[in-house]
Amino acid sequence: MFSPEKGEISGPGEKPEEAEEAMPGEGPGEPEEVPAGEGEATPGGPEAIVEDWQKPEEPMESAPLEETEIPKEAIKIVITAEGFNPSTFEVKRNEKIILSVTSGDEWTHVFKFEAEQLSDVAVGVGPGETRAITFYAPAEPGEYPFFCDVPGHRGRGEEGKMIVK
Ligand SMILES: [Cu+2]
Repeated sequence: MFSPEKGEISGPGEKPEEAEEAMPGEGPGEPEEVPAGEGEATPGGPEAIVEDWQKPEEPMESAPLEETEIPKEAIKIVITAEGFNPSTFEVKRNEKIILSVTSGDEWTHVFKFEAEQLSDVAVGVGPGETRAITFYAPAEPGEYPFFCDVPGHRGRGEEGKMIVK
């Protein structure tokens, strides 16, 4: 909740307890800034904070998200060594799409489209991680293949396609 300012250790009685994490060599050690979702509700205020990853004009992946942070309307894809689940999804042309990508196993996976026009729509997730991205579906109906861009992963079946109607 409320963390004291760093840089001043005054109490000899307190000792930091989170000295080591279970897994050494784990990646990101620094806490992501967590937007304060709570607090006093400002009635009538513009409460909808649009994060960068929610802007479809310039697709960019989000920071790791908790399940509760993923919008209900998101298309959710889980990637494991078995492949994508689901491996196919359907959207309407020009539709705004929120895609959440989860690594369902202990591997890093990278969601990516083949189409040049969708090259900005890429999401890399560490083991067990979920990130999301927002983008506009192409105007042109058709099939848009996607795959996992980690070397060797596509070859073992990590691929699928988005169908634009
Ligand atoms: Cu993969």
